[in-house]
Amino acid sequence: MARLARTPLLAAAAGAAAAVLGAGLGELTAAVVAPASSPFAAIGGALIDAAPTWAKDLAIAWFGTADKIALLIGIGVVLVAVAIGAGVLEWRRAPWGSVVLGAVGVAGAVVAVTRTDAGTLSWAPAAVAGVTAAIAVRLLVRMLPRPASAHAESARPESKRPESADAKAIAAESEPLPGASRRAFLAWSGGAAVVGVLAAIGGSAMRAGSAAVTVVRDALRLPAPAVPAPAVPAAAELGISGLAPVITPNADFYRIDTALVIPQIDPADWRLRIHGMVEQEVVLRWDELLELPLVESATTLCCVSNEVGGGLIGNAMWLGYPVRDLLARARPLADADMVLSRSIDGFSASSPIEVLTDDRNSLLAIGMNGEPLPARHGFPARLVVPGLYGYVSATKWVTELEVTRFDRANAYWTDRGWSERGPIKLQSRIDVPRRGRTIDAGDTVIAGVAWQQHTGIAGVEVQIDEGAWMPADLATAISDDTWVQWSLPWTTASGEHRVRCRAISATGEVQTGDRQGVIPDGATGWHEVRVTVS
Ligand SMILES: Nc1nc2c(c(=O)[nH]1)N[C@H]1C(S)=C(S)[C@@H](COP(=O)(O)O)O[C@H]1N2
Ligand SMILES: [Mo]
Repeated sequence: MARLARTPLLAAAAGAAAAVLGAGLGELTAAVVAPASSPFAAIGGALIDAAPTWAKDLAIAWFGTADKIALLIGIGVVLVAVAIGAGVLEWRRAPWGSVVLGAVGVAGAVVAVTRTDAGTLSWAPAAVAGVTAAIAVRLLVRMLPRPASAHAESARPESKRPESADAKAIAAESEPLPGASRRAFLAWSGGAAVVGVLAAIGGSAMRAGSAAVTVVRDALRLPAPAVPAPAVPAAAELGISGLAPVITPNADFYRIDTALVIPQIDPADWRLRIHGMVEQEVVLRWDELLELPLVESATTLCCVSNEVGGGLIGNAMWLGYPVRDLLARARPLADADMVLSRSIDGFSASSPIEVLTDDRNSLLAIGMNGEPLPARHGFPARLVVPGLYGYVSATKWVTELEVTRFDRANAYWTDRGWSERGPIKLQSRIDVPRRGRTIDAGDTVIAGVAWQQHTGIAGVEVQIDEGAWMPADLATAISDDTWVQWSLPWTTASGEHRVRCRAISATGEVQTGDRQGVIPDGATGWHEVRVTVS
């Protein structure tokens, strides 16, 4: 059996080696012509945009914030499988294996040019990958003995009985490659794969080097705020081990977006265009933005995909210019009711214009916790809007504000099954004790966070097992635009316990216990944890 399969196995290896060579040279080309046009990233990006909402939710549920790595690995596995098939096909019916690999390259090139952030050379990396792989598979497979069936088919008329053709093919396939040619074949295939891997490594090194934007960011000094935030009250931080800190460090801040390759924008090239239903179109440049009186303000950002008890939420001190003042320069028309913010990579968010123009701190942010925005959080500029989920407000790498109407334009997620409006829902979470933990009987503490940005939290209640709801101690909130910590001392007896929490808003609303999933406009229900007390 092992002998029998030897030659097709070598053909399969030739296909895989050709694909690795092609993909590697493609990545290298991408690093030179346009980082966002990496064939993998382009195909992955297209899959993300095309995927039905349930698939995206599943990806987030299974892989969390590693969803993008999982997708890239998945694409790699599929491409290698196709390449293996192409190697065997090339061996049996040349040049069809070569044609298949070329076609995969063409498909990748088509996908790359249709991406919203495509440049003029975006087709090149996939084209280089496809052409290289097609030629390589031809040359490598030619070093192998042809299958007998191929000779038989070309030499013999139709009358040839299929059984005996198969028998001949099997005989030829079992014929081992003579030692010298076998060594040559392995050397060339191995060499092709090694060159491919080195090219990919070189490409990613170049990309890191070309991240000159990182250098620019690191050298940047943010201006001092014209309107500094009030000091964070000492009583805002309960300092309980296991409880989310009231200000989330940048390194721990959740990241959610559709960008496979983080956009690299040099602030010198950045522009924000405000247009649409306005009396005066406005274009803002980076140096102009730095000259404006900036406001500092803490706002809690939350993802609509955050499940009850989930971690897709964080609180930061943002520095930026009020969107209200920006829009005032453009003078929106009276019948406009929405601002569609767009990012450089084609994402868009629809925010009600009144939320951007009332007195809340809706910011065009450039600073996060005292630093320029990290690249993954939108460098050089993004929107931060208290009271709306991120998908309808928090556009990162923002380049455009189109003043329009909800009945005229749709945002990225609205076209994919999510609500066009996404006000934050009243929610609370238990951080300690952790779910499923075993804790010692005696004195302990229950603690968590609660939020309803721009409304504020008046109280949190905790229920243990089937007991009465008990008021928790609320920490001092930084503001109504941030979450607030809470805690409750608990003297536990051993056994299994269920702990629940619910928040009460500043307007007296009690958090609903009705369970609703994240689609279409955010989850509801009470967070509960089960703990074992020993
Ligand atoms: N350009 C861009 N901005 C985006 C997104 C995106 O996919 N692309 N996702 C939004 C969503 S759904 C959320 S929840 C927030 C998350 O911001 P963060 O990654 O800084 O936490 O960014 C928003 N801004
Ligand atoms: Mo989100």
